[in-house]
Amino acid sequence: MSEAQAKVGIVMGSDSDADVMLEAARTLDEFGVPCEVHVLSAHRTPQKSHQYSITARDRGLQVIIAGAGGAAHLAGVMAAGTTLPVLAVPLAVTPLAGFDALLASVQMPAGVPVATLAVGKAGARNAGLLAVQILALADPGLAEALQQSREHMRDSVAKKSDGLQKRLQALRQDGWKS
Ligand code: RP5
Repeated sequence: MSEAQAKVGIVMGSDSDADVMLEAARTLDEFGVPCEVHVLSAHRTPQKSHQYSITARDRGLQVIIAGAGGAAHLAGVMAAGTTLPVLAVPLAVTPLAGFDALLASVQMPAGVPVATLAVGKAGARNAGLLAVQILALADPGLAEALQQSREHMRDSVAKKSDGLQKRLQALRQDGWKS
């Protein structure tokens, strides 16, 4: 069976970023959005990174998600080569705990936008969701799936709140002994 044409490209600066960045792929899979995943580096493979971004639209990609740590320039390099939306995920991999990657990703010069998500796994999850939201602008089925996902999330938070009420009640009945 041939793989579906990728609509989202997920790139990361190193295979050491994969544990976090595969969260974006997991999210896209959840919504049935075909994606591809590559290791590309703004600094270690600059030509290959540039080539990837300038050919992205013609290859059928609609959104690029770029994760990198440290001096995280990968999303900027992607955005320099394409007018597709580029979503950055800063990663906490250096002694600066992601603050370096956050600033490098978010402080783009006017004219070359990059949308920067949260540092780490929450950012990778949200990059996947935001990519789905972008694609859902022209896909009512995806929009409906997003709505259902939000409702599921609300139900699960409500269940957690109920659980907390029961725990509080039990602790009070027990005089806070356990
Ligand atoms: C960044 O340097 C990568 O995105 C990665 O987060 C970090 C460290 O890479 P490795 O030395 O683990 O390959 O460019």
